[in-house]
Amino acid sequence: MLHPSLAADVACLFDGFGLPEPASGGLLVHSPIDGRLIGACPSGEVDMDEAVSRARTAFLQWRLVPAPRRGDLVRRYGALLRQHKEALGRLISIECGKILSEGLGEVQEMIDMCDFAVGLSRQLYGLTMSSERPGHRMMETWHPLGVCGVITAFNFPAAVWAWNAALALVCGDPVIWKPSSRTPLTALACQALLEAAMEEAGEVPDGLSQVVVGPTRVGRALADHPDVALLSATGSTAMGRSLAPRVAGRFGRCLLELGGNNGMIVAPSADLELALRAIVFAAAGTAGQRCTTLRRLFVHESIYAQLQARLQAAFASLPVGNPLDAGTLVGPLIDGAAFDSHRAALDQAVSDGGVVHGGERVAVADCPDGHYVRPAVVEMAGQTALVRQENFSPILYVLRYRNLDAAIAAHNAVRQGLSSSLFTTDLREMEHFLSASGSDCGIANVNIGPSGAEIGGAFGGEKDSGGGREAGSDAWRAYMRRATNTINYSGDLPLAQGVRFV
Ligand code: UN1
Repeated sequence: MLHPSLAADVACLFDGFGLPEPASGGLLVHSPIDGRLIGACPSGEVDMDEAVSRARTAFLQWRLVPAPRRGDLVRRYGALLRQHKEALGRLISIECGKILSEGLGEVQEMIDMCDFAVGLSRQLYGLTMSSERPGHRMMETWHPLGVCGVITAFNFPAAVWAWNAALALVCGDPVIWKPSSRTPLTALACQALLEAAMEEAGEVPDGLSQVVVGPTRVGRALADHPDVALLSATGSTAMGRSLAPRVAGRFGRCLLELGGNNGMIVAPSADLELALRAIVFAAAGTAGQRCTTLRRLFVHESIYAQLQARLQAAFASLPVGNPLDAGTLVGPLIDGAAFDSHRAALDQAVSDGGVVHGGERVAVADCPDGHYVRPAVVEMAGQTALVRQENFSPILYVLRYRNLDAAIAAHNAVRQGLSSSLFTTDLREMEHFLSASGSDCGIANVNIGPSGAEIGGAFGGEKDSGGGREAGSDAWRAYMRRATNTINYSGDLPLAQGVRFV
């Protein structure tokens, strides 16, 4: 039985995007908001050979289309996203449980990414180099790479695919998308809109964008296929650790965006008002289910008591509830397993000597099967094994520090290296944190939190966070292959390094 209000929402989306009727069989999709059935996604055994072969055929055509014309498709897609922002943002919220403002923000992130990719489609620059030989010229050219496999997680069910797809498409590559099995409807909606853009653009090869829905073995088949040139995978470190060797074993290219265990240091000179707001959004936003969520807070001992008290009060008053209701800031966890691991982490924190504030289950009217929790602040004396691992729920470990070097060392003493931040008004501290001996993360911020990155920068992290870079800056290069060209326009044939031969 569909929840009446959700059923109406979803049905209207199906109308708008020409999706199949919900409940027509296949993979059943339940909303984390109240656990009820919201639809079904057609599913069956995925024939990966056939999907990759269609994509490969599309590649042979698409790579010949001039990049600015490929950009025209992405421009049209961005326009359709603008038109359907409300409906798609709502579907995202319904399917993954993030608050409406974040669901809409995710669609905005897709739109921004399209705009960025359209501009790029007239760039994709290579360099020229001075040749050591007279009458010679050297340059590099960037060519389309091939079929891109994209695996995404439930927490950003649309934007992370768009980071990849918008770049891949302008770079001349087809995309095969394996979304999280928890959020396939969003994937179908994104795909249906892209198909509408393709229809408008005309002359787009069949199979340029495909969605394959299914369990883990579908992702493995994508990783193993010799004709998948790039596998871009977002998810847990364990997922990356199991897929990366498979891709490396066949000399494929991998782009990994894995777990984070993001920290923030709050120095004595920090603007505490700003810091407090940044901490609350970064630690409790998206119910702690972002790879960039703030999980470890290092507070200088001189301001510890003051900040800790304010944080506790702020967390205690956060509106936890139905993410579709105006005013809610913290929605549900994705499922019961996430709730169990949240509880287990808090129990472990207590055994480790931590002092837990909040973290309890919250009952939400009309949502008895949703898993809602109050974000927790946990005071810890040190970084135990628990603090060093990522738990995908809103738990913020707070630790005190005495000197910045020691705080930076503790901050870096985890296996993950995704995002980080420092609150200070001291110029020297700021430069130190951003220097080679500062944060070891792919993202290092000052006076803003570690989450909520704009698309203009390259997004990704080091160490167990996977090493990949997606979205802005020169992340597009991962989706192309580089050819180095030397052209001889002299009448002679001098060899490099002065070698003489015939
Ligand atoms: C993720 O959680 O997988 O910086 C991505 C952020 C978002 C992306 C998060 N723009 O928090």
